[in-house]
Amino acid sequence: MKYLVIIFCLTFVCFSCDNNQKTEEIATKPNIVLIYADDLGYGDLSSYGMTNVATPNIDQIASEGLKFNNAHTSSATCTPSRFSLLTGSYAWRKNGTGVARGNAAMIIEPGRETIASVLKRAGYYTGVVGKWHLGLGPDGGPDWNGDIKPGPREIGFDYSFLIPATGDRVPCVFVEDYKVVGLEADDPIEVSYDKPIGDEPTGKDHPELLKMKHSHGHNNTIINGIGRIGYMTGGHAARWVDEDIADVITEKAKNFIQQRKDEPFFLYFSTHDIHVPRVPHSRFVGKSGMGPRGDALVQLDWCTGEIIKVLDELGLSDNTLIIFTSDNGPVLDDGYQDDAVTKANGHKPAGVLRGGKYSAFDAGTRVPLIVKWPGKVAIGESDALTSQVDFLASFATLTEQRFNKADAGDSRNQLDVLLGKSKIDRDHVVEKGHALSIIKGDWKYIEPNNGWRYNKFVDIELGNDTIPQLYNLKDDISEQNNLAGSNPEKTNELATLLNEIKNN
Ligand code: NG6
Ligand code: CA
Repeated sequence: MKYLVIIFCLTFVCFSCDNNQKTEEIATKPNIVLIYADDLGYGDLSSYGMTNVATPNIDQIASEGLKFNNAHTSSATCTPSRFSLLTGSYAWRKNGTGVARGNAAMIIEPGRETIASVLKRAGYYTGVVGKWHLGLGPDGGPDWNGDIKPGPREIGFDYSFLIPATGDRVPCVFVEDYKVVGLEADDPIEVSYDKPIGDEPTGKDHPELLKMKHSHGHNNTIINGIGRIGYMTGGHAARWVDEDIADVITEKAKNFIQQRKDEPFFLYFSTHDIHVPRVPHSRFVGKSGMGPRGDALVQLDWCTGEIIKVLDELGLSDNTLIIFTSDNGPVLDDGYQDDAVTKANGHKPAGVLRGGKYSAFDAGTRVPLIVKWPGKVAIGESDALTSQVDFLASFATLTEQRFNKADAGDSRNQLDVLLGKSKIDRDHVVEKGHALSIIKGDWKYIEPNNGWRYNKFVDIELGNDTIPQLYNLKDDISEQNNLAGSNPEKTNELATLLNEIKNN
């Protein structure tokens, strides 16, 4: 009996130790705020060489943190980049991860490992606010008038407030957790991407009703004076006002932080800016001298400043890891006549890089990346080769979690690189425009393919070629000299490595 009592006491003591340790651990876990800008190019921030517009709030993160010069998203468009970011797996491994329609079904399988599920296991409260573009609902798409699931909550997010797809795709409504916000029962939403529905005017038939005209595409249902991709009826009270999107999502993000200030939280704040349609709030209009694209950039900087401010006010800044980056490279005319080209005033949105959004050239996928965590992240710059696909494994390491490697097989722990303790390149990085490419050290190889070389609608070189391409990014960052012919060894080495990764 005596022994039993001792065993009982020891067990109790051990449990308490464990609990105390846990509480302590959780108290020291940093909050993680991931600000994911849309279509923001490598040259679009003043900290990355932009001279026409100042981005002081984003630059402040850079001056108090670490600015990466060789950071990559895994794709040159949105849906696949976001898939890879959240799942730690390259999107091209899975069918159906191209740019999603606004009524696409949920693309990430419920229960799949994501950054959110890892952090939730670590005791974090997890939220996503802003652009989703990863599909919602079961096969066949969501029921906009009922419970919209599966969605973020089925892959580890405790809270979500979403632009379901993009600003230019219907339905133009916000979805909070499982419901369309402000939907009235007697005005149900119907959405189609195949054929016109309802009797609301389209941009194609009624250009006179448009406040922003399309340049290509974007001529279906008109909502708030803007032609969209796709047709929509109903949900009038729920429809967003484009001019207010940044205010609405920033307020939601701030509320999330305020409400969760006493526990570790993860906020994936996915801005609409600076994607089309660029319709910033009137207080930003004309502020950049570059038309709506520049004004949207000023608005993006404001959103970022609001997040920094609320963290400061709540005394959370010292214990918050902020990551600011973009989903893909820049584009000027992406389908609306918004003066992005005529008012560029010599600005090069991709800086010295070749190509742009959609491109296998580096402007498609090399993006700004800034990381700040006072006292923990080094201050300065890093030239280390990094990829967003590694955030999952790095956050898992930070929070001492195991993760499902079968799900997140492409994610590597690069925590020390993100914190600036190491400047060693990732062994290689794979990225996708139309073609797949791989970067290893100074070298980049682009697979041969039959895609368009140039997209005249967006005025972007896509980096496609029927012959292999090899560039030395150290000597030739603008990818001008294809060395595949003169350096067959390197070409073969990278082609073989890429094939291995594909078949892995
Ligand atoms: C394109 C759209 C473009 C943009 C893009 C997705 C047309 C003509 N162009 O198809 O405007 O919406 O898809 O952008 O419709 S992304 O950043 O979400 O990937
Ligand atoms: Ca994008």
